[in-house]
Amino acid sequence: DIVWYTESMHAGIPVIILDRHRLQVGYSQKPGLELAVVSVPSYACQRHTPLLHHNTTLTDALSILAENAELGENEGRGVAFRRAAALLKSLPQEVRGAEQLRGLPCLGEHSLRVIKEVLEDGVSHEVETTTHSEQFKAMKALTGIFGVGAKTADRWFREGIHTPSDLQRSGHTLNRAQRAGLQYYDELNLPVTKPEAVAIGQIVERAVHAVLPGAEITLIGGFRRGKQTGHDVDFLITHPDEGREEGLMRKVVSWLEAQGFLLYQKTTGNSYLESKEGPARPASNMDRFERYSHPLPQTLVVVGDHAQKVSWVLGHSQCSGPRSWRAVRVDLVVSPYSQFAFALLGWTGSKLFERELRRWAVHEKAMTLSSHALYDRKRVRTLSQTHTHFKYCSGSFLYYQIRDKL
Ligand code: DCT
Ligand code: MG
Repeated sequence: DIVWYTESMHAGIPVIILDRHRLQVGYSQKPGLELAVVSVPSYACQRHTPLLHHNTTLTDALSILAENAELGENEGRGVAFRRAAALLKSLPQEVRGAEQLRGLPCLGEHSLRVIKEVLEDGVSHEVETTTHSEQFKAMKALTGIFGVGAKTADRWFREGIHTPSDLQRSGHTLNRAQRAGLQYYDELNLPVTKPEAVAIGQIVERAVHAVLPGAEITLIGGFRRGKQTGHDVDFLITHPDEGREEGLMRKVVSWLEAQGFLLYQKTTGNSYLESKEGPARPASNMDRFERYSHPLPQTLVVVGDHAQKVSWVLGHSQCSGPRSWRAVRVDLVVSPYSQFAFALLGWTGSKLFERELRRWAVHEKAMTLSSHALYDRKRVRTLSQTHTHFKYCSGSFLYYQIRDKL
């Protein structure tokens, strides 16, 4: 019962098919046959996972359960659902029956049960119960406030606070981030579109070039993966002359602030300068770049005259008329040039892809990958020692070096 797919169905990627006892590569010659057992690698980072895929009903259901687990701070369970969803995204065809999934990795018992239910009944009871649950709805609404995490949201929920309006009425003392989050709640929960991201990129570019000409700005995160919307816009900034990027973030933020762009900004620690010889081995996978996270007001003019855009934004702080801008979350990350390739890889995402890449590096290659460096655990020698060698290489060259190492 092997199915042979046309090469074009997979955008040129051959499908490896488990032919009962052996693996082989196949192309479709008999369209219309049911999906057979397809052998797929078990690490998500080894698979082609397109943004547009064939199993959205199933992945939507699993994503809700993943989100619910994450809101309940059950990370392991969340990852299990995300892995199962990622596996379904990589399949070359719509799944019509659970038997088609036989032998595939990443599908735990719980995920399989949900998938079967959706395939047979059109909906999963657990997913329905979750989406209608007061707790899920409240946790989603409260963590949707910028600056509010699952722990705080849960505490508030237990106090009977279910919505941002409840919170406003409660008289709770909020920190600066939460106050900004509440004030711009609706806008910050409106997906940022690609044209908006491009327009924000132009503002960020002007800010960065005003304080450091020659700096390079790259759109990272979901937009770099081809997504058309996101919950924020992420940028990675570097400069070919290593060291010139030091103190850059403070200057960029001052510039944006002086121009009236910043509604709120938060600095997170910067420790990458701790060693001039290269980054120390990270204690965890958390990265330690300078990172600023803030909602940024953005004009709704998409392209055109920069001066007009700036005056519009500046205008808002001076006049009380209808607004021509909206608040948007923007993450800026600054990296030294020698770490740029690792930062680019680490900040492009998705979160699951990054997790799987790090897991694969550790378990299959005995290496540790972070957004700063790649460490060879077998040879003790670290890639940071080769930084001097790579220092003047271009980012993409370094990236190939990393790929080669993995
Ligand atoms: N990242 C990660 N692990 C995390 C958080 C983030 O590896 N726990 C990386 C991967 C994506 C990148 O940082 C940017 O993060 P987000 O903006 O949260 O993700 P996104 O993919 O850009 O999602 P969205 O499009 O909704 O902004
Ligand atoms: Mg993002």
